[in-house]
Order: sequence, then structure tokens, then C-alpha cells
Amino acid sequence: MTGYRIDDGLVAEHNAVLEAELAADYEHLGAKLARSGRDIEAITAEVQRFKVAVPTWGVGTGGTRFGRFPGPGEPRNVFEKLEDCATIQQLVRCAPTVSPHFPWDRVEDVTELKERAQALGLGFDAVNSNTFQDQRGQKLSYKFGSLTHTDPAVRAQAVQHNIECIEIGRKLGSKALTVWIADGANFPGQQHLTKAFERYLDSMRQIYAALPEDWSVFLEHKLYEPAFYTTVIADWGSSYLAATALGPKALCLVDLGHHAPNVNIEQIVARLIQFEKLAGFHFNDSKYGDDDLDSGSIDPFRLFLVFHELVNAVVEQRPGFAPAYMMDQSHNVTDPIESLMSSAIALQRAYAKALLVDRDALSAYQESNDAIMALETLKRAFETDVGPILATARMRAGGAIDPLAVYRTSGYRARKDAERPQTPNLGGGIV
Ligand code: AOS
Ligand code: ZN
Ligand code: ZN
Repeated sequence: MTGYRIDDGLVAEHNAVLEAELAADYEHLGAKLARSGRDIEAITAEVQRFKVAVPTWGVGTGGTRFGRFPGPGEPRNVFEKLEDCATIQQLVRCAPTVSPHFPWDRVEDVTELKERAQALGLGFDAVNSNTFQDQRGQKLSYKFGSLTHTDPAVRAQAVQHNIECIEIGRKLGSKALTVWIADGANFPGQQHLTKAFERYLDSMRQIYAALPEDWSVFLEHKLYEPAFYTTVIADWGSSYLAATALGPKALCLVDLGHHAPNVNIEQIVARLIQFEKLAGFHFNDSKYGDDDLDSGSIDPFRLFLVFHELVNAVVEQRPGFAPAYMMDQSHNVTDPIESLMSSAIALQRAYAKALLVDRDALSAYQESNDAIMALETLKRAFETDVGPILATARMRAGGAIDPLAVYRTSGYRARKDAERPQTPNLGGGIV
């Protein structure tokens, strides 16, 4: 049974009030861009093509190891999570797929899950496995690792779980499995660094062998946490080595928060594109570590620089370039739906600005070593207010000019609070 949905009439009503003003802003921006040979319509059409997946766990309030403070009307199961994802898509129109997680989203009937998603207009993106926690009734513990555990029986259990995820994903119409493992060590000497990596490769080979023909496996690296001395797949180097050893279906996934502070992520992205190993992204933002803050909330310029590399790849027609985009954020103090909507728009914003870069000029400045003008060229694009493009793209796709305003006016959260009496444990909050 589907609960309350925002009436499309409310979206239309809101848009009607804002439409004239938006048209004027759009026209003004169009004229401005035209002066430098840019066609606003082409940019808007391109922005409309940009899509990002919502992780099912993202619509619940996140948490830290110190606590979780659930908000009202949180989804209590995957079906309710789908409703919230559909609401995000209804208003922003660039998030038509969800990325499920198992076992958090485990259901009796996978076909029902697929059908319920379809009925809400949603598809499925990469499937996420979980061997970083012990589940109730689980035979062997992952306390000391999963795919890299010293005990072959634990490794076999973890491999089996990943294969089950592939099976579920197949039924859902997904095309990729994302593997993030927490395996590592907290103390020097605790783990034989080379043997742990060998065990990882051995386990991943078995998972790789279970991939359907048209599937990929995304290897997600992370510097630290929960292991604090060493993590087996800590960086893009380890990820790249593993992906290369495994074969063409294995690709490296970049979660923006999974690097040491100030690491040049756009350079990592450029390298992975160059060597055809970029799987895609888990978008978020951070000030310190794996903060999982909203995309673009801390360092929008860095996000823009990442998108600049992505647009370069398209313009330069880099082979095998087809990255998967997902948001991986933990919403601790905001309404997750609001955060995800504004984050999706922040990604579109970075993309639109990257599309505005005068690449011919930039290339000439690079060739002549004109550092200041090269930077200016990027800054000119970054500093352009592309808001009218984003709002127009949304409106043309049937979404809201001002998604937050429509969402708040609708009273969606209060309606869900009434519909979804809470049980204490939502599960899956900490990402
Ligand atoms: C963990 O830090 C990672 O970001 C994971 O991508 C993810 O949040 C987790 O696997 C949930 O499925
Ligand atoms: Zn992630
Ligand atoms: Zn993370």
C-alpha cells in the first residue's frame, strides 16, 4: 500500500507563481552566455540528462557512533524508503534510481520489491553488500575481517553474501555490485599487509566469477574507519591494483569522503578515467574525513573540479567512460529528503558549471603556461550563477522550480509521521 504522495497539482501551482521570474532570469543568463558563444539551451538539455542514484539508507536519519537522533516519519522498511526516494525524484527529476543495500533492504519477495519500485517510477542502480557488520543469526563474525579474514570459512561466508547480492540485483535489474569492506587492522603488526591483500584478491575473484556478463563490480576504497591503523583497500592505488588484477568488469569507485584531507581527488578521477577504471562516485562532502555531509556543502569548488574532469572525459571521448553516480550521505540534523534534494541539485550545479568552461581557451593557456588565465578560465565558469538553468531543467522535466518550498508546503513529513508509527530500530543509519 502506498501512502501519501505529493499532488502534482501542488507542484504546478508553485511553478505557476515562479515561472515568469524564472523565464526572465533564464533569458538574461542566456543572453550573457551567448556573448561568449554558449548556447544556454544546449547546457540545459545536458543538465536534464544528468542522473544520480539515491541510496536507500540515505532517506533515513544517519548517525555516528555516539548516537542517532531519528526524525519524524522516517521510513521503516524498504518500501517506505522507496516512497521517499520517489518524492525526491518527483520534485528534482534527476534521481530516478535507487541503490539498495543488503541485508538492510532484505525482503521476502524480490519481484514485489521491483514491482513496487516500478510503480513509483523508480529503477535500481548498483547493489551494495554488507560484510562490515554482524547480522542477527549470522554464523561467523566479521569482527576481524570479512573478505580478507584469516579464517577461510569467514571469507567463504562473505563471498557467499556478495554472490547473493548479485542474485538479488539481477532480479531487480541492477547492473553492478558495490563492495566496500571495513577489513583492516587497528594496530601495527596485527595484520600481514601483503597476505591480507592476497586474501582480498582471492575472495574477489570468486565474486567476480559470479558476475553476469553485462555486470561490473565497483571496488570502493576508504582510507580508515573502522580500522584505524591500516585498511586493506585504503586508497585508489590498492583499488586500482585489485581492479586490474581482477579484470575488465572490476572498476574503482570514488567516494569523495574516503581520502586524507586535501588529497587531490580530481587528479585521482583523471587517472582512473585515463586508464578506463573509473566506476563512478559516492558523492558527499567533508571537512575532516568520511563526514558524509551534503554534496557541495563544504567545498563546492572541489566538486566543480571533479566535474570538470568528467566533462573533459566526455569532450575528449575517453573510451569506456560511463560512470555511475550516487549520493552517499549521512543526514544527522536535517530532513534527509531535503538534504538529498538540495544535494542532487548541487551536483547538477557543479555539472552545469563544468559544462561552461571554455575548454579551447583553457587548453591554449595550458599550452602557453599561462597559469593565471588558466585559473581565471575555470573561475569564470565556476562563478557563473547557473540557478536558472537548473530550475528550468527541473521544470521542463515536470519537477518543481523550488523543490524545498513545495516539499515544505505539502506537509509530507508530518503526513509520514502520522502514517509511520516508529519502532525503535530503523537500522542502517551509520554509513
Ligand atoms: C562506507 O564508509 C562507505 O561509504 C559505503 O559506501 C557505504 O556507506 C556503505 O557500504 C553502506 O552500504
Ligand atoms: Zn560510500
Ligand atoms: Zn563512507
